[in-house]
Amino acid sequence: MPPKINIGKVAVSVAATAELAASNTTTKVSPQIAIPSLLKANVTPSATKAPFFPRLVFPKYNINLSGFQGHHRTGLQRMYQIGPQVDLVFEVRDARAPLSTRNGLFERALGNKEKIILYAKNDLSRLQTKILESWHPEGNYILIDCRSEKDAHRILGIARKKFGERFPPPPLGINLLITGMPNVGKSTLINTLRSLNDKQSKKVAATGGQAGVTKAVSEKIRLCRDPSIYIFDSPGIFVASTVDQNTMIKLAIIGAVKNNHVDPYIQADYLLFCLNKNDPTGRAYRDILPEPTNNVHKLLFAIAKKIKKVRRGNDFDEIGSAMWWIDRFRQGKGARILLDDCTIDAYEEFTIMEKENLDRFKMDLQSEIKGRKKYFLF
Ligand SMILES: Nc1nc2c(ncn2[C@@H]2O[C@H](COP(=O)(O)OP(=O)(O)OP(=O)(O)O)[C@@H](O)[C@H]2O)c(=O)[nH]1
Ligand SMILES: [Mg+2]
Repeated sequence: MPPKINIGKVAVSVAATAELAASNTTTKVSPQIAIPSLLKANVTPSATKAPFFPRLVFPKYNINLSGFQGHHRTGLQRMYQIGPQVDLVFEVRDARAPLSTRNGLFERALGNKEKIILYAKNDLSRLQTKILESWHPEGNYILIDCRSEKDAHRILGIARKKFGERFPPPPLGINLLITGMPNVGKSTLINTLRSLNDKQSKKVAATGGQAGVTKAVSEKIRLCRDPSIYIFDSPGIFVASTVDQNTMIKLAIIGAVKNNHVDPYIQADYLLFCLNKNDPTGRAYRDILPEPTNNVHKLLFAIAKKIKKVRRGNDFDEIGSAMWWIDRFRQGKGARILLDDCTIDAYEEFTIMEKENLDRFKMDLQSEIKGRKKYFLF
């Protein structure tokens, strides 16, 4: 009997090591892949089909970790100004990257104001409520689809409850603020919330598939007359700098940062890396390739063939294929995905790294807004 090792559902073999090595040769920068010690074991290929083993470590690249811009700083200053008059904050994160789309800068601007965390784009993610329960034992979160009226009703219900807790009832109503990283679905949610009480309502907040559609904190938007509930839209605010390279790549994949920050080839490879980790059967891209692969070049070539973009001599536009592949997931046409490692340990580790990162970022909002026009809500 030839020796064979099983890790979970995956059988490890020499063939898998070969595929892993092959994938390394396609990277543009010298990769630092650590071959797991198990792969070094004395194992032979299975007699039938070569089993597949997904990569466990992504190569290192020289990527700029900063995407913080002037309008992000202005947005934070505005939030700091209106903060005292806001009754409840809804912080939107992307359920496909629930850790990477956290942003500690909101606490800088809004202090410890009561907040509910909305994990949006639930329809595109594999994130499970069970893990959120362990991250937020106090229960201040909801997993939502920003376009869903049912989810918008739940959110409005929380706002109504908040109004009901105030005694005497605030004569001018209550104010909600929606915050979050770029492109997580803030404006889409506001439009859905507004349509609940006014089916004819026009889209009040501009939305779009790329980062930076909303550029400034909005005027007050009325969500409901009885009781009076208002909301402010805000621009997506990027972190001062991401905690590591992979976080920046994830944010590029979900469109929280413009594509020119991270080479689409690297984004495509990271997406493949995550899909294989999520499900090593390759089901998520079986319509492109019949077998799972760690080799992004092979995948991109198969895509070029599928979309009929292969030129003479098997030449093809790698970046075009990469963009096609990323867009497919952005638009929810591929499998549901989870880019972050979602465990309790990962949550705690991320919190520590995020704090270290934030401590290095000096920003005194109090003195930055000194001398500026007061920002009144009423
Ligand atoms: N599938 C899916 N798509 C969504 C959801 N929410 C928003 N989108 C899409 O995501 C894209 C970004 O949505 P926006 O509402 O503009 O995001 P934003 O957070 O306001 O973006 P900025 O203003 O740029 O910070 C749009 O193409 C929306 O249609 C969701 O829950 N599910
Ligand atoms: Mg917006």
